[in-house]
Amino acid sequence: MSNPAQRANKLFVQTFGTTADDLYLAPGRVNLIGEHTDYNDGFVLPAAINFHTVIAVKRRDDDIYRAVSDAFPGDIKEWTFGQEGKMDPDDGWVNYLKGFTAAMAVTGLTAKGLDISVVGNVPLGAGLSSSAALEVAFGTAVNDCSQLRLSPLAVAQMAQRGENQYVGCACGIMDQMISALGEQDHALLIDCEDLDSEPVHIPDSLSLIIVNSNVQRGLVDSEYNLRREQCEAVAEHFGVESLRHVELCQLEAAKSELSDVCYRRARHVLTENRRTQHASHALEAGNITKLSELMAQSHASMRDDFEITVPEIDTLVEIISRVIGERGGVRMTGGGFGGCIVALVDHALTDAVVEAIESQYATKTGLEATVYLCSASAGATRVDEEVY
Ligand code: GAF
Repeated sequence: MSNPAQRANKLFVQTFGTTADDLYLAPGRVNLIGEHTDYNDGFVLPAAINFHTVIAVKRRDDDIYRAVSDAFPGDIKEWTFGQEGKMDPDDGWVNYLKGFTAAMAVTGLTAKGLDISVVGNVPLGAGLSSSAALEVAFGTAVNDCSQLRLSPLAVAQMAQRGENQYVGCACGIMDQMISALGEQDHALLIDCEDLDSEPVHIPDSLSLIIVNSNVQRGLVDSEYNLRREQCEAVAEHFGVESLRHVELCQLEAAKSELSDVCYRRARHVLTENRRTQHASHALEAGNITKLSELMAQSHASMRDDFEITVPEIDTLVEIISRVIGERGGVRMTGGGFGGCIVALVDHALTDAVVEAIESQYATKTGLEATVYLCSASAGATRVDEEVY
C-alpha cells in the first residue's frame, strides 16, 4: 500500500483510536568509504539514503511513552521517562527508543511522553542502519515535541549514547550523524574527532547502487567489539587516545612489537583514513578513476587486513568490478560479516551491473541478491503525509 507516512498514520489510528499530531522521519545510510574509522576518531564518507523510518506521534501530558511498530501490530510497548529499566533483548526494536530517553535522563534532560507508531522501509539487518534511523527519527520527534532545541548533531550524539550505554553496542557516531545531518544528492565527509562535517556533492553522472548479499549476519556484535578492542590496544601501545594520532610510519617502525593481527587492524584504519580523505576530493572533482581505485583498495583492506568481509560479499564486488572497470567504484559497506556492497557507477552501466548480478551471483553463491537503486537523501525531519 501507500507510502510509509500514510502507513504510520494508519497504524496510529488503529492502535490508539485517534489521529496523530505529527510525523517525523529519519533515513538509513550507506557508507561510501571510511569503514571502522569512526570509533578511531578518523574520517568517514557516508550518505543518507531514500529509505526511511517514519514515526507518527501524539503528545501526552504525562511522561509515559507508548509505542507500536508495524512489524508487531497490537503489541504496545510502554515505559516511563527516566524509568526505562534494563535493556531486555526480547523487547527488540523498542530498546533503541528506551535507550534514547534513558540517555536523556542521564544527561539531566526531561521530555513529555508520547504515543507513537513506527513504520519504515530501511531493510532490516542489512547493514544500512535501520537502528540509527529508528533512534534518530524518535529523537527528532522527542526533541521537537518537547521543544528541547537540541541541534541535529546533539540528537545524533544522544542516540549514540543510548545505543552504547543502554543497548550495549559499542558503535561509533557515523550512522546516527548521517541520519540526522544527511543532505540530498550529497555524501558527508565527517571528521569523527571533532565532529566537523562537510557535504560532498555526488556527481549527477553516477548511480548509487546498493546490493544486499542476503548473507545471514552472524557474530556481528562480538566481532565488531573485538575489532574495536584491537584498535584501542594499538592506540594504547603508542600511548595515545586513538589511532587518529598514530602515523603510518610509526606503525611500520613498531611492527615487530605488535601481534600480526593488531598490526593489520591498525594498518587498515590508518590507510582507510587517507583513502577516505582522497575519495572525498576525487568525488568532488568528478575523478571517477581515482574513486574507483580507492574503493577497490578499501575493499581489499577490509578483506585482508581488517577481515570483515565474507566470500559472498567478495564475489559481489568481483562481479561488479569486472563490469565497471574504472568507470565507477565498488566495495563492501557497513560493519561487515555480510550485509551490502555499495557501487557508484556511470549511469550508462547501471543495467549491465544489475544483469551481471542477476546472471552470476546466485550461480556462484547459491543466494539471491537484492538490488536497491538509491539516491542520497536529506537527514531527519518533520514531514507531511502528502509530501513524503
Ligand atoms: C557500524 C557502526 F554502527 C558504525 O559506527 C561504524 O563503526 C560502522 O559499523 C563501520 O564503519 O555501522
